[in-house]
Amino acid sequence: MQRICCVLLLLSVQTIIGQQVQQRAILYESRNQLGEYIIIPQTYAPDLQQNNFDNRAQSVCVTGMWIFYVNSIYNTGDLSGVEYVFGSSNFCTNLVTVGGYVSSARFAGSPQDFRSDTFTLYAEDYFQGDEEYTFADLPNLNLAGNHKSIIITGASPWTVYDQPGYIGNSICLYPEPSSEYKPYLITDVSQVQIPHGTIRSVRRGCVGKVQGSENNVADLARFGSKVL
Ligand SMILES: [Ca+2]
Repeated sequence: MQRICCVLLLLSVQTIIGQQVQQRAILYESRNQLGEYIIIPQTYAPDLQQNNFDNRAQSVCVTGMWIFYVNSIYNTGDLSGVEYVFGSSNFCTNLVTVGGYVSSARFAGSPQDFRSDTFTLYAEDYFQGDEEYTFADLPNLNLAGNHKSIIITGASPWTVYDQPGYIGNSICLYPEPSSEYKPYLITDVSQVQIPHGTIRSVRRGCVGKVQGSENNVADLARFGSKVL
């Protein structure tokens, strides 16, 4: 119990210092934040065996946007269950669908501050597999032809194009302002009328004349899971 108190005190101090709010997850082996735990600060955990915590986490506390996967390396090549949790300041919850099965974890957005404006594409739905992360305009996506989900952090909208170099059909994805800087999660781009794999370039902001539809993604779920 003393250890847990110390950790919470540390978290409070770190949250207050400075203007940045770093991404951090604490994984607990029992429900309700009990038992042994590990802290994952500002880093990805592709294989929790290396942390001696494979298939152990039953509850978590998070600051930022965190995603927990049933398989290692974020379910790459082995799609399975996913659970995602957002918290603006050490939000604690039991894992609903992946408790006891978590083998990897990562956050979305900037490691230094979950509120920063970023855009991340994922190869598979529900933020599984390879990712491409940017905080600036990208004229040629590496994951062109190979993406099915998106996470937008921060307050800025982003314009996505179906051709390289910011031309072709475009759609603006704009979040609603949120005092908590809740991220915007598109678990499957077909939800916002984007066919799988069709984004070729992306720009920060709603830029120029939007050729396609404009989508406010505020109504999409920010907490959830996929069970396979
Ligand atoms: Ca597992």
